[in-house]
Amino acid sequence: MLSLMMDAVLDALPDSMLEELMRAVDVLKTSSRILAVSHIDSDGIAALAIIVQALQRAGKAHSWHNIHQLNSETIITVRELVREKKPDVVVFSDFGTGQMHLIQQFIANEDGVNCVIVLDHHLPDNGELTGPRTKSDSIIEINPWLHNMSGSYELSGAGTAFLMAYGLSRENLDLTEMAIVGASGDLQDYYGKGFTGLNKVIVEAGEKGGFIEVEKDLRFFGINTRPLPYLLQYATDPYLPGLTGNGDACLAFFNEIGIPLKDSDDTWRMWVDLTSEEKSQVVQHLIGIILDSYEDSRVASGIIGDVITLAHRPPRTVLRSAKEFSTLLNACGRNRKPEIGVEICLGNKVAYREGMVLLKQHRSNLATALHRLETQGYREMPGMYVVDDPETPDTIIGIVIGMAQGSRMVPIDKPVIGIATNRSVEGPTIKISGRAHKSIVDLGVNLRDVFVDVSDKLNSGNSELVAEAGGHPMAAGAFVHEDFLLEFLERISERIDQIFAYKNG
Ligand SMILES: [Mn+2]
Repeated sequence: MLSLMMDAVLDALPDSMLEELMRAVDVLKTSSRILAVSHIDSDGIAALAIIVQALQRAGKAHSWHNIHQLNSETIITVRELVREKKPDVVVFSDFGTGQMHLIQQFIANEDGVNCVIVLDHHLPDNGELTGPRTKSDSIIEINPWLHNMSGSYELSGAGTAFLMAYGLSRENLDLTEMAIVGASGDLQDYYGKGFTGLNKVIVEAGEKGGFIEVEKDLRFFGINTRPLPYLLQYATDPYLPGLTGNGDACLAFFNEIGIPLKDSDDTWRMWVDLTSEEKSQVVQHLIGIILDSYEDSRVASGIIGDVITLAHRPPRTVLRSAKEFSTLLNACGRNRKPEIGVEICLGNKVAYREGMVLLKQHRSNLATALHRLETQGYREMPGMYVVDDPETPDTIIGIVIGMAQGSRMVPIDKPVIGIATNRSVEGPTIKISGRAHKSIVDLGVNLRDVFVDVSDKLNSGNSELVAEAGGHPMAAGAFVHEDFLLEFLERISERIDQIFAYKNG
């Protein structure tokens, strides 16, 4: 304990947090069978991989499982797993804080379960979380918010899991890689301005151990892996007007500047192969293009920032970059194959190949959906813009309209609503996604409330459930029965228009 405390990572923790962490570590050390349950996004996948690897190294019997969301239905699934696997310790990662009552009710009291460890970085839905919370002795909760730290920027779910792994053994220093992959996936680096708080402590520990390198560079996806024209053709963050989705224009772009696309041995050059002079030439031109179409100059300056390389990973693969690695994990989760993502983190080569197929599909879906939107446009209803593209899969409609708004391809003075009739699951429901710029939310348009109220009205007017909604003021979603789609749209349009009329009148 004393030697552990003289350590750059653990030393950075507030005493209150270190105390909880060491309690969790002690529980794991004396446990004989562990069940680990985690979220399906890249942070949740990375967190789970960290826990599984730490348990493997500690020689602990364990099993693991990803779930989409922890709620009153899925907690029953977890309870079934507990009854089947008979763990004495259950670990939840990247969720649990907002579901503490369910964990208390359905898991902590199960026969044979001595302790539940929750490693989370989210605030509960009601946002109320102040100071360490009193719970039963059989639940240990580790969450940066409980110790006056931001779970949005200072520590992710994977970071929280890393702290526990590192507390178990300092041999787990290499898992800084996965901690930062998770934090990147959760966009905790604040749009390339770099990591802060405990994330920064973890990055520095990884750098010291030789696992992580940080450099100022182009923050695009694919700097290690994409031939130059494809780097721009598939760029979606930000969307590059005239280039994204347009292969010929991207070739012409490099030809005009005079950057050779291939090496002397006729192999495609990647971004990392360019000289620093070539890089700055390209960056200047890109900034020009972005400034022409974005009103916010931060979009242009944001293309350069801290880029994190995982130095022990194979060059020219997505595993080499924290950002690309996290996108790969996200692609697995979005395609309902989070376990492939965990296997990739654990070094499974077959899983890696399978994940790469999912990733390529995901990237090209995004770029082509944005290109369709740029060429075909959107329509308007009172109070809102509507993107209605029968080809865009419902798994990415939210990202597509978010990017469309971010790039101002769709104006930001009203919310944008995306309708995805291209369903990933058979059935009569259609996914609706909404995005509202912060300035609109400040005016009083809370998309979540609008979606939820309209769904409630539709449901109470019918004897069956026809719409289910949730989300945040800026980003909300709903699943609506296809027979009620038009009515749902008309009602949200009417509601938003009323709010605008009220504010302007
Ligand atoms: Mn997370």
